[in-house]
Amino acid sequence: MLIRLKAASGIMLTILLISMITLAFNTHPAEAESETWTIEYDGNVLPENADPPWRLTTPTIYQGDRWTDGDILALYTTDVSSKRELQYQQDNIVDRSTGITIEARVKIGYISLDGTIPDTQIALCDSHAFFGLVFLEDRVHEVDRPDNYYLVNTTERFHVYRVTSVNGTTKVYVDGIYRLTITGFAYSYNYVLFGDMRMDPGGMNGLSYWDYVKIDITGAKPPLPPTPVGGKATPINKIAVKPMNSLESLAPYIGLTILLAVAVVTVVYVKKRKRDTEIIS
Ligand SMILES: [Ca+2]
Repeated sequence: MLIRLKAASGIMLTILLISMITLAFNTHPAEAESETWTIEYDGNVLPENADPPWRLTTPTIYQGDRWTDGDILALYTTDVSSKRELQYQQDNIVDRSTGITIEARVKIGYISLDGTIPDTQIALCDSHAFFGLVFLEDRVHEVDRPDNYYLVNTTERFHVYRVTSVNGTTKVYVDGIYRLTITGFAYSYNYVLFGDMRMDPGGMNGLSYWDYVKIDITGAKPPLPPTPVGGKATPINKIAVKPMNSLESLAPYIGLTILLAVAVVTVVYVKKRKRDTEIIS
């Protein structure tokens, strides 16, 4: 009887000990996540010389000035009286149902309001619709829908602009925070582009700096918080970090406490039974 009790309590304690160790280490540490991109343009060379190369949309017309400085691409259009373009694209990479993610780190030098049609942009079309994001100095807005905008000072520093699109739902994140949904309009082409859209005389001119443009063709993916902003410590508008559910965070400790209590009770019970058994025998 005594031996059976001892063996039983030994097994019980072993199980409890294993459970406690398992729980103690099961604290859901933050996973080291990183993103993978299908296309990464980093501004080291002109986009047409990058790997893979970006296609100039209309190479036959005046291209404006463009250069790289370190790993930053500068696009500069100066003349609103002439037709010009500094627009780069990747063709036939958008699968509407799979979704796509485009991220660019951009700083606007200036956007002249001499012209009437804003044209520095990031855009995609998925064979059904065109979704474009236009840069002004004090805001970004949807192409052709200036009333659908988000106020952001685009000239004071670089910001990270991310556009995700799947099945016609296109969202814009600025510095890691959702800011805008782009409605889009019917369009049958398929490409991703950035730069200065081709305009007949009358379009705005401007200067823009592009640190990088990245594309992930495997899905519409929201940013991983927090998205790094710039190379220096700059105040970030409140980054939305999912607060950890307090019960969820306490769960391992509650579990441990219960297990410890059960273990103590078991030991006391076993010792008592052992004493009783000894007295009886
Ligand atoms: Ca760069």
